[in-house]
Amino acid sequence: MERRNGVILALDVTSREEAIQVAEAVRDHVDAIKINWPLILGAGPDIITEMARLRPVICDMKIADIPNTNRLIVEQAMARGAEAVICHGFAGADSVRACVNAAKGQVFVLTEMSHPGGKQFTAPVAEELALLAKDVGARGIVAPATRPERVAELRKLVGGLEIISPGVGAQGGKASDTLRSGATYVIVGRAIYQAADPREAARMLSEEAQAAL
Ligand code: OMP
Repeated sequence: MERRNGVILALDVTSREEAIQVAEAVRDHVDAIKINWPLILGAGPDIITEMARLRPVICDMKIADIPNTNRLIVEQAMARGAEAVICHGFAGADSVRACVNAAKGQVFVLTEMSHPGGKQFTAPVAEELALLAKDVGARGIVAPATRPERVAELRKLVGGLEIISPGVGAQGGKASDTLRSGATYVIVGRAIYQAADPREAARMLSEEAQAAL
């Protein structure tokens, strides 16, 4: 995917029809579509292929299993047209490496999560998770837009890796602060797909993001 807007759509709707409607409306203003379990379970895994025809797809299944199972999950996602996947780092280097091998490097590793509970277990080990992502050759990390100061700290550790940051809008984060702190893209869900006019919401976020980049 190419950074033109700086925004990734988190398409957490559960029906195929709504997913297509929102994705078609906003596709010009987002660089990728992130698909998570709500849509995969609601619409079936072929939605990955359908969405990949509109924009590059990041499959966010937060993979966190033993290496062999991780490999099988990633192979299924990539075969359906995903460009990249998101995995947890806490399952260990071998588990993350299995994802990286199966996705040919196209993996984002979660570090500190964006919600309040993210401070409980993920924040204390976020630096280690970020370094793990770098060591195993991942494409990037996921870091919290709700705490831009943490994005800045993690940026120092990961150098040129991409940082994708959820938590803008509904969770309280601001796109421009997050990008100025070192994120490569912001991930935005409800503030786009629940807006009265999703296309206009995506356009405004893209404008804000481009001004900050
Ligand atoms: P909104 O809060 O609706 O913008 O959605 C945020 C999206 O980012 C959802 O799909 C979450 O599952 C995802 N996310 C987080 O919110 N926090 C994290 O720490 C990590 C993710 C993620 O991996 O994408």
